[in-house]
Amino acid sequence: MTHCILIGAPVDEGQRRPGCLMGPAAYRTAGLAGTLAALGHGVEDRGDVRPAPGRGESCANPAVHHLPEMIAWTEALRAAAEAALPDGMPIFMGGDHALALGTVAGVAAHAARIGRPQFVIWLDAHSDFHTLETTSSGNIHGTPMAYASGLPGFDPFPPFPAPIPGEQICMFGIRSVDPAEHAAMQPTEITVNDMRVLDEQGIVAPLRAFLDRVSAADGLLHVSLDVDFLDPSIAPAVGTTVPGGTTFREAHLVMELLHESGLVSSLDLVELNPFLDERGRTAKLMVDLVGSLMGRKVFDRPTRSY
Ligand code: Z70
Ligand code: MN
Ligand code: MN
Ligand code: MN
Repeated sequence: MTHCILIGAPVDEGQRRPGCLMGPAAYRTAGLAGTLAALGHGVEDRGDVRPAPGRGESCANPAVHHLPEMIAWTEALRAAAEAALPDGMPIFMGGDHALALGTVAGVAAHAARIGRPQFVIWLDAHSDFHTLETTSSGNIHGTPMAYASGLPGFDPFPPFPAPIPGEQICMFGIRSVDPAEHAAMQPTEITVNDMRVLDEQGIVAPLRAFLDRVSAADGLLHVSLDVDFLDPSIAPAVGTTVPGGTTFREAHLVMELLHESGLVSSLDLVELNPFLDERGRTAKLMVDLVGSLMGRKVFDRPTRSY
């Protein structure tokens, strides 16, 4: 059984549609702690992270907004992640995806400290591979994967502690990539399982191929789950809807395979905007998916050994 550590990260400054700050309250209301406890896990809620005041940092790109606030969030969330990891599995309840600048920095620093490779699976419609220099929206939620990869262009931010090699990153379900992101990803070894790949090959083979690599390297696995990984018809509570997302069944299958691997060491739940939800259905779906990730199943199946 796992000791699950819930950490609220009410980040709303990484995009322009207010509401993600209500995310942690929605996950608590939808029964995340009870769902985990019913599966036999230990649960501890450490409350919401409170960042220090911003210090007025700036950068050359005038589109970028809320930079000082996001630097403060990154520092506070990195510290929260590093403090939680020796005790159990942190589950970060977002908050928009900019929170991952801090959470991934924290897990990467922890992995480096204990001498194991850190892997990341990015479940998202977007690649989030902009730098502060390339983003035209100025929304920092579009940048965390580039920061984690150690790209230049994040000057006012603390240097990423232990940049994650492309071989240890898998993007899954992506279907919206800006030209500058595409160009920046080109020279990397990141595994890109975009929707074309999933339509042709299904979920299972591409996901198992990545999990086999994590297992062979004795890696830690951080899962970053963006609500827009899901099709907007089943998950409407998100600011940037992108059609053609994963179905209910595909998303649960991803979670079940991740559980079966036994490799998951930390989790982000991001981009839920409860202000846009319909009677809590997206929050409840996200909590159900965490249930599958943490071992809920209808019947036991012979499991694959990693
Ligand atoms: C676009 C940008 C994005 C999430 C939208 C979109 C980024 N590439 N990320 N929603 N989660 O503005 O940079
Ligand atoms: Mn604002
Ligand atoms: Mn995202
Ligand atoms: Mn997204």
